[in-house]
Amino acid sequence: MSELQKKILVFGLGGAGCNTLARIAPRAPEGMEFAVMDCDFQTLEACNIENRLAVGKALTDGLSTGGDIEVGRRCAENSASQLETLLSGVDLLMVVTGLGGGFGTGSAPVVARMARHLGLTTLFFTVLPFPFEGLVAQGKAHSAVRKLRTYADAIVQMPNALIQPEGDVLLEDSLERSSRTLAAGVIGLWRMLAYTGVCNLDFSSLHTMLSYCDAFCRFACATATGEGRADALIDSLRTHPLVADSEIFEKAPGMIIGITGGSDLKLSEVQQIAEALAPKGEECWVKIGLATDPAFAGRISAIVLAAEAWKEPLVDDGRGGLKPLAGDGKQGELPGLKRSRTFGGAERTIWNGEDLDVPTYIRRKIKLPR
Ligand SMILES: Nc1nc2c(ncn2[C@@H]2O[C@H](COP(=O)(O)OP(=O)(O)OP(=O)(O)O)[C@@H](O)[C@H]2O)c(=O)[nH]1
Ligand SMILES: [Mg+2]
Repeated sequence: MSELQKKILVFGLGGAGCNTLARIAPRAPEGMEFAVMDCDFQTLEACNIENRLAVGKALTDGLSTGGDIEVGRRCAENSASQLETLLSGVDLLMVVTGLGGGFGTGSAPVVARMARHLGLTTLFFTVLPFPFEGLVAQGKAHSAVRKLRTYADAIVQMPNALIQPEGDVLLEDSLERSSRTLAAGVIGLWRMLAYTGVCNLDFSSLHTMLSYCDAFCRFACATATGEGRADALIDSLRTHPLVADSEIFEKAPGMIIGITGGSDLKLSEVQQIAEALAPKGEECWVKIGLATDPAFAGRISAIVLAAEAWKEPLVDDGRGGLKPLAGDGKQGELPGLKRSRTFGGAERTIWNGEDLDVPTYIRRKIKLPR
């Protein structure tokens, strides 16, 4: 199923990152790669991820930072060479972390800076504190988001309060629910990139959106079964708490819609979902990824990742991609986006004589049903 030519790493930072990845890993498709980092060795030991970076021994003696962002930052900075080794060769880094404590909040900007230095594409899924955690935790989280913005390509903000089940739920169920939302995001995107099938998402498209978006992305996910499942899925996505206050379905400048179903997935359902969710404006750039997986028999699942704004105006590059429209009206590179390694619009990705920027179904001459 997988012909992943680019390396994707899902990286959990701090308690929330470790806990979430520990919950995601058992339901992850084969081939997904994970790593976690913390200065709290007990948290790391309790986490079922093999690739663990235990950092900051000299600073915290294996304990947590006790909510100290500066200590979190120094732990990560002191382990720069370990981090660099971990990140070398990675093309897309998906970071999962909770903001509002010490380690994840302090180390996330360090990871983002190093990833930028190494030329990786980065997407940060950040869990924001519950209101009951207080203003200090909220303030720490917001200042970390501001710092992250400087170096991360894209940031999805997930306030803990918005990703909870309704009603008087048990704490364990509530954390399970938020992990499921995060899992849907990272696994859903990974699946779009890794699975070959009708129309998988190419790296170049994801890279384009993440690197041109003005840091913030909105994310929603849903699954539906039974009769009228496409309608139900559309409804769940449009009313998803992480996007309900936005206008992404009307006017997001960039959107990736990833749809996964079993062999019973109908073309009409795909069309219906794509038409209902994709913003209609001519200036909106939309990519649809499709994947089929026998494990999804009877179900359709979809993720939406939308850029809230571009860094600056973009134009069609004539190859289905985007390129910046420079201020003088000439097309050129977007300043600050030059990387040591790119797989965006500028360079084609050639592998074994094949141009991987061309969707698989075209390269393989797979006929789509009409
Ligand atoms: N959804 C979810 N959120 C969590 C979980 N654990 C922590 N959080 C959230 O993440 C924020 C940061 O907490 P932690 O990740 O435990 O903090 P840390 O980064 O380990 O920092 P220190 O322990 O202070 O060094 C908290 O304010 C919570 O809102 C979890 O398992 N699931
Ligand atoms: Mg901790």
